[in-house]
Amino acid sequence: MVSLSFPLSPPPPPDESAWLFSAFPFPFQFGGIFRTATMEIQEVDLREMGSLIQSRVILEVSNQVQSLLESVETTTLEIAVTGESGAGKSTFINALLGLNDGDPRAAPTGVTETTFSPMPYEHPRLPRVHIWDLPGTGTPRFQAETYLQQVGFERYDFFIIIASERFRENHVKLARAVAAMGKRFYFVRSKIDLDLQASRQRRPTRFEEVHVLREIEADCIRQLKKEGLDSPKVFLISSFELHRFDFQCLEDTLAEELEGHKRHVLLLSFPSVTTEAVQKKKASLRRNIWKKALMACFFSALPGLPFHLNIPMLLKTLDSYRRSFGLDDDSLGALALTTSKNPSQLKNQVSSTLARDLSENAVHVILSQAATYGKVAARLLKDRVPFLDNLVAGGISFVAAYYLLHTALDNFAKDAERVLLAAYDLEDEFQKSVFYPPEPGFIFD
Ligand SMILES: Nc1nc2c(ncn2[C@@H]2O[C@H](COP(=O)(O)OP(=O)(O)OP(=O)(O)O)[C@@H](O)[C@H]2O)c(=O)[nH]1
Ligand SMILES: [Mg+2]
Repeated sequence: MVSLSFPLSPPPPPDESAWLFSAFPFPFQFGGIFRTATMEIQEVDLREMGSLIQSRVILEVSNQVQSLLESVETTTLEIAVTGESGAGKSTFINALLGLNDGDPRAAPTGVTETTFSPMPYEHPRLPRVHIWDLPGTGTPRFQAETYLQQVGFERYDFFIIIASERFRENHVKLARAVAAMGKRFYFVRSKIDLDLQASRQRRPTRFEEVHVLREIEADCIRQLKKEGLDSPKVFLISSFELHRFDFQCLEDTLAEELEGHKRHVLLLSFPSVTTEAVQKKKASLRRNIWKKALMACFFSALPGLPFHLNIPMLLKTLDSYRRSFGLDDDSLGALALTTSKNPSQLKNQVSSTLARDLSENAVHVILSQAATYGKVAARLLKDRVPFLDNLVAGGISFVAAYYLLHTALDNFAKDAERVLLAAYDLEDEFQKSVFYPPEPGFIFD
């Protein structure tokens, strides 16, 4: 890692303009937090850039970086959600998409059967991600192979099979047929909040949540084994409380079992309901920062154009980061509705400048700060990425853009964690999860 560290100056005077453009070294104020003026370009980024850029002409490199970015942006993810009627498929889909029932983009839910043919629901931010609501599997004459042909099994990346009570023969038949067709399946036991509520009512004095959860899981596994599955894994979920139980574990498992670009898209598309998910999303977005920063330079460094960064492109990237972390007004509003919070209460948790006011002006302020010491970083950078030697001004722009995106991502992630804590009242208890494997011998009441 190339790291340029500058000494910290004393805290700035109250008037920002008095220090903001002062000579280096200076402290940065970004998102209301003073940071050391440290520029870090990660070793992994330098290696990737170096190998791509060595001795290529600018347009060739720019095309290649562009196509690397596009290959992420054009990656599709098709998720099938299936199970018996009323199991909670549509509710789960809406929770995954961060949509409330009243939203016209949401899947209809209710106590009467509502899903009769495969229905794709487009992700509100990622048009190439669809979650498919499949018809129920509950009829006695259910034929798994015919069903899979009817719902067009080839198009899906994986299947989520949901049950709200017992797993039955049909679920297992379906899982087997899915596997035989070369696809993965995951069992989700839904409506866990209802089970806990019922158990608490039955045994108010002896109720212990973790034991009840273990027993539900053990019971599901028993049922699946009885139907002949070897080592089934079941994720316990409440669509009304995704931040609890096994949702994070489900996301981790899905991500682990998907290949590169699809993994990235899955991490971006799932709602970040735990701090762990926020960090994973950040890490996934971070991997493309150098490409985005270079593209912003290339556009401005093309012949005939002055050397300056492509601000609209940077704004677009920042906006996509902000939305990815659910910090835009729409996402905060939807989360407030789901968690019965006042939208302003959640909005108040967002403190970084760019998340609150994503304007060209705010971007320029941060770029000017970075450009002041960008000269030093650019000199270091060109040893490793010689191409930037021909483009000193571009090199400085690159460092500035890299710094901007990097710092914004960090601050957006911190904002997202604060929003989470406030939305789910997680100060005391954070992410309760089921212990696995279950302890034998406990009687679920
Ligand atoms: N408490 C609770 N209720 C849920 C949960 N998931 C779904 N429900 C309720 O269960 C009922 C059925 O949910 P749906 O999502 O419509 O079920 P579905 O599987 O899509 O049903 P069909 O479309 O008919 O096949 C609705 O009243 C939901 O509100 C959950 O996690 N917790
Ligand atoms: Mg439905």
